[in-house]
Amino acid sequence: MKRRDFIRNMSASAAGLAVSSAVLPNAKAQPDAPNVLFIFLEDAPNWFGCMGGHPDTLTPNIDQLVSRGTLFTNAHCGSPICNPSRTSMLTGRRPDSTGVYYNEDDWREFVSDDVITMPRHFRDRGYNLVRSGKVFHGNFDEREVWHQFYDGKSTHKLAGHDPYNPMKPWNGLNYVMEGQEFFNWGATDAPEATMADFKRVRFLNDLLDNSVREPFMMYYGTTKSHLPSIAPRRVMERFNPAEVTLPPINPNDHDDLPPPAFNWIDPNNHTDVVGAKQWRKMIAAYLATIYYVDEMVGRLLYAFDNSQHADNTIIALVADHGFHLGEKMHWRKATLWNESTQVIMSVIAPGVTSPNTVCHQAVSMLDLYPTLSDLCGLPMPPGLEGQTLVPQLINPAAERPEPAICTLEAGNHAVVNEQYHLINYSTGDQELYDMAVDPNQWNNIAGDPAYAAVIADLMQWIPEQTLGDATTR
Ligand SMILES: [Ca+2]
Ligand SMILES: [Ca+2]
Repeated sequence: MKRRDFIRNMSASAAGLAVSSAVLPNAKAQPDAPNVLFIFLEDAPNWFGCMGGHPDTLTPNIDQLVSRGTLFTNAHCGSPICNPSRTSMLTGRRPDSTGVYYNEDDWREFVSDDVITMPRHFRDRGYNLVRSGKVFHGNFDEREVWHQFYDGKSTHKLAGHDPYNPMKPWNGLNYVMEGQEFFNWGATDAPEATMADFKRVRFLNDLLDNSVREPFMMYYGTTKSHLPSIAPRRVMERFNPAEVTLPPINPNDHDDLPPPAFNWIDPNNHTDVVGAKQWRKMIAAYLATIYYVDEMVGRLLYAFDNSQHADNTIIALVADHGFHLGEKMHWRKATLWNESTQVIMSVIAPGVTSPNTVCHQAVSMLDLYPTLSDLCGLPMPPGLEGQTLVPQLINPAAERPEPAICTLEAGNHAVVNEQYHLINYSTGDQELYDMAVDPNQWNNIAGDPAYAAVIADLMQWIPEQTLGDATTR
């Protein structure tokens, strides 16, 4: 059986057939099992050419990659914060099931022993697990699951280029806010070989060039476009602050927000950035770091396309959450608005997906675990709260019945379907946006009786069980 046919046959399970569970843990993988290349972007707004998210963005490599298969234009993270988002995707469970809501929560102490992560699930079925860069958050790596791993830390600080030095902010702000040393941007002249993403890709390319054992599940976890927004000078100079497009804002936008929405808005950041005439510089710097990530993905794809694995490897690309750069007068993440919840997400599966396919339905990052298991013919572990997207990969119009759910701390959820974006806070306060006419989410229509049925429909999906108390830590 050809590998492409194998993948196609495996995908039949998602079309309604039962999934085999006959494979025992630690069994050898099927000899023709497809590989998985997982590109995991860090802190990325939807500023990709394929997403139409910013008019000045330059992402030719990611656009080309996405064009090989299916792009999900309405995908959302499980939580708009690094650790809870990564934990939810990697365990296949929502934050209200893991109890992991914060970056300092060690998921290994929160979830029960019967929770099998996606990497472990693939390893237990004979896959060769490789990571380069960040998959789990911080120090909470499942270290024993990797056959090979490489952290690929940045060493440009050692070369005298320290963007973290609070005494000398690169961005020209006359101070750095306490605890916000990351909130910085500028060009670096450090050798590129000292930069984390360059090193991480080099590690993977060496493996691809030298017969990495198949089947593999290989992760490239980027460090950019996370703050600080530094990029090589040649990259930064491609984006002229004087010419970049600023995101649209509405000065009265906050007037219709319920009180809990303000729990997550830093009132100083937007005022400070704009007041210091840094907004354009920051937009340019962020576009530059996205472009730099795109270059690194291009380097990885060049090695991949010239390897022996190109025809039997499934590629998944996703960001861990979105990012605000002034939209809604907010900076960074940790809101339930679209800038924080929406992520680029794409799956390319030889024999299953078709080039240039776009799916507009609301889907979740939690769907990747069951989707990749399905595509690779693995049994579906119990307890996964996402859904396989193989039906949508075959036919992008196939209905995904549930909306996407994103959770920010205990009891606060966004529930998103094809048209509407509902935010329901633990206090019972709500926001509702009609994305068809209000993509900037300026007009909160939750109080309009005309939308009571829309809200009631979305409220059915609010998780009943919420671990943890509904207070801010
Ligand atoms: Ca992140
Ligand atoms: Ca508003």
